[in-house]
Amino acid sequence: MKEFNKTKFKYNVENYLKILFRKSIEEASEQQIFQAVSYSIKEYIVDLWIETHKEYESRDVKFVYYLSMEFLMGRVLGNMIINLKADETVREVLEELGLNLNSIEEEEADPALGNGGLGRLAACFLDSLSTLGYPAYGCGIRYKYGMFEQKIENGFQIEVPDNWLKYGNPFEMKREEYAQEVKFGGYVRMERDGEGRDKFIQENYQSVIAIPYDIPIVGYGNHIVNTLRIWDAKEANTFNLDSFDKGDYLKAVEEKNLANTICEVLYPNDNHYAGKELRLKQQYFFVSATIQRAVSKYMENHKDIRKIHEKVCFQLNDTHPTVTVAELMRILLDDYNLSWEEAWEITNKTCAYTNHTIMTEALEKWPIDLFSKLLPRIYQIVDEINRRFLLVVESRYPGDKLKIKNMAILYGGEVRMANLAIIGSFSVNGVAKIHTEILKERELKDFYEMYSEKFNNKTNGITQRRFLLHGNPLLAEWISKKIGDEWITNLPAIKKIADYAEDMTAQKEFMDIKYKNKIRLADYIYKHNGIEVDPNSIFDVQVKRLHEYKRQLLNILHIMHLYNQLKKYPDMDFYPRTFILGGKASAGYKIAKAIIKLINSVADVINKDESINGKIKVVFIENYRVSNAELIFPAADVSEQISTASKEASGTGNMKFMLNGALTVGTMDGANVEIFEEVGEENMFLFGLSSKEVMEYELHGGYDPKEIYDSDAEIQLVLDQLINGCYFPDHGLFNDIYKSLLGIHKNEKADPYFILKDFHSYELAQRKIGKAYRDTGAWAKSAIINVAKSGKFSSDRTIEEYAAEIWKLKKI
Ligand code: 26W
Repeated sequence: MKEFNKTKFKYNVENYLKILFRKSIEEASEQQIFQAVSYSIKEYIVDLWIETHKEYESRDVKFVYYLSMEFLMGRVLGNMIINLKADETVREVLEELGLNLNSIEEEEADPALGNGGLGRLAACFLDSLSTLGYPAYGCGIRYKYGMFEQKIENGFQIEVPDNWLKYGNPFEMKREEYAQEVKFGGYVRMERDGEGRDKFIQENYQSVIAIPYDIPIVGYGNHIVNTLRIWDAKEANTFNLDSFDKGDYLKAVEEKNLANTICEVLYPNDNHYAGKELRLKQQYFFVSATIQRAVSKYMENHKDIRKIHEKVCFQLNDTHPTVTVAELMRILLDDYNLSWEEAWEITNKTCAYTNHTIMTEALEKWPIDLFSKLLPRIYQIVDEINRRFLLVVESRYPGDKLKIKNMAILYGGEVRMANLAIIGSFSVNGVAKIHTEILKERELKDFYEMYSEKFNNKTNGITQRRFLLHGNPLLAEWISKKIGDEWITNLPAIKKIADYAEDMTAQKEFMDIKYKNKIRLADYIYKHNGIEVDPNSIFDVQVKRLHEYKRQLLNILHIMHLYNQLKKYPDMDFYPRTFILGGKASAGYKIAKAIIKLINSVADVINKDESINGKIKVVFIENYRVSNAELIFPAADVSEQISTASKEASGTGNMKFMLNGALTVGTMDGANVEIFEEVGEENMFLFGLSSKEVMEYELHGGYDPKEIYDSDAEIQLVLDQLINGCYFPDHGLFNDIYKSLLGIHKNEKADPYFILKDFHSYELAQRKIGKAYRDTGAWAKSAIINVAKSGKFSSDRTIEEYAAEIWKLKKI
């Protein structure tokens, strides 16, 4: 196999600088050097990429197509070099040229084609698929603007467009030859063909051309390169001068507009459905292009379309790509003339669906009006799927209106995408044990009763290559020195580090590394926030999207309470803490934005108050994203995973903290439950209502937070401080937060996320943390045990399960 050649690489860097920019090393800017280094790496990768695909073809392998509206990749260069095992060589060469890899990596835009958990999971999966040698395509959208950049001004979030393609993307490759036409609108005409079959012909539609851009995904140390294929839109060339009559002219302009808008921007909503027509266009656009190309590719080497499920599996990342079910039906029916029954059987054997949330406001339900106008042929097919499905329901549950209400795809004037995904797929999975149980017992109970064989769990995971090997080089090296580097491709092997948990020298080494990582983060904070934080204090971190169910509000209310306590009892026993929070709020999510402002206002007051001797510091990290996440996880002592039980499907940040030796304070929610199973009570701080308790309260309309407010002076004080100008002179600003807790809002439940209900239990857990940290040896032991028990949470394990149980893939 081709080895990474030092001399050639060195030559290439200088050569690319010359070809691309007409510059020498001395003359080039940092960005130009980044480009030249990236092209040099790409040049090496392309050969491996070609080899991999030759191999796939000669073995006629089965592929999984992972369809996702989001891929939150983060920076590519550093990770690629690590996966090529070329880290040392590259560093050497660059040093010889007077360059430094770390600062070159900083030049790369941070590709953020995703919101949060779901998009980052897709990126981890791609890393694992390549590393394990499974044939796969990630398929998505090449948004011109990714997740917005968050600026904090006066404590308020401001959204700035993320122009990640400004300098071009050196890793992508445009593949014009695989362009696909995607059709929107118009109407469907029916005609009989020569053999008396009904043919459905879409007419007067608008066309967009989908152009694929391929990005190589390099496996770790195995020379396997898979592909992330993201589609861009181009106008169909209907500006045809011959037919320049009025109708065509307008159509041409419309098509041009459509092509220009489809891939413009990622919707920055996380767990919230907004029903925007453009989003449905995005969905059909990338799905149609992906499915058309996958079918053509399959037919290039196979004769019988009826066996496509033997070589292809479409994994739907949440309901966003669910039109896949109907699009595949359309192709099988209209292009390959299969009967409905045949087409349905094949579709059902080819599609699989992952559910990532039980938040009802995240459910995608398109108005039938909008859906049928935009996708007339697809709508006909959905209508027929629905009709046939309801016949089955009716025969199984005669006269049962409730079943129809719960399970119909078309209901109340809406197309319910989750129902279409479940009915059209052979597999339905949740993303953590408790999440899958809740789906089976509650959210999707009726479907589970009908199709229990479809349901399965695949607990999420994360890639240790990015989140330990790349993000935390000091700890990675320490672990490898002690137990070898098998953990890089087999995370369960990391359990051997537990042998050192009680070894005092090892504990000290571990805490030293943590300390250095805290200094690295403290420098970042000083540079970006101008706040000095003490690396000897406990770094207590909550970074994730801002959402009420994730309860950043519980965190900040507790900080306000602690501050009150410190002011009242200056001599109380208290270990210094640095509370670090970060995360973006959706642009239109008012309360979430008010919570960001609250965090920043509280930070301002507390950080300036000299009377508490710096015992508490509060930092809001601006623009939390993959690149700074890689600095944050390694520096954390405490991982805040405090969602209302039953609401967080899995969480994956919880795993990244654990892997880097932070201790979790958390509820029994999502994958926290499984982390708890691994580390046990001694190594985690649990608190709060259980999911059963939460769901029980919800059944009875919630609980009464007023009782707590009235009877608890400390909570009362904190809540009153929200609206008495204590933290910000504008009294009205935090009114909405206050009202959301006490239920003064009309028609809204009081404290639907049980913040006051869980407050004391949380406070108690926090007190235990302060105490536990004083015993450095015991703390280090717990932290090392957390690292040692993180083996289950590798995305390699998750992918092995998907491959064996759902995709039936073979490794090459
Ligand atoms: C339609 C708007 C919308 C946008 C994004 C609805 C739902 C989403 C995602 C499904 C939200 C999401 O990222 N869910 C997260 O998925 C992670 C990966 O499985 C889980 O770890 C998180 O618990 C879950 O919130």
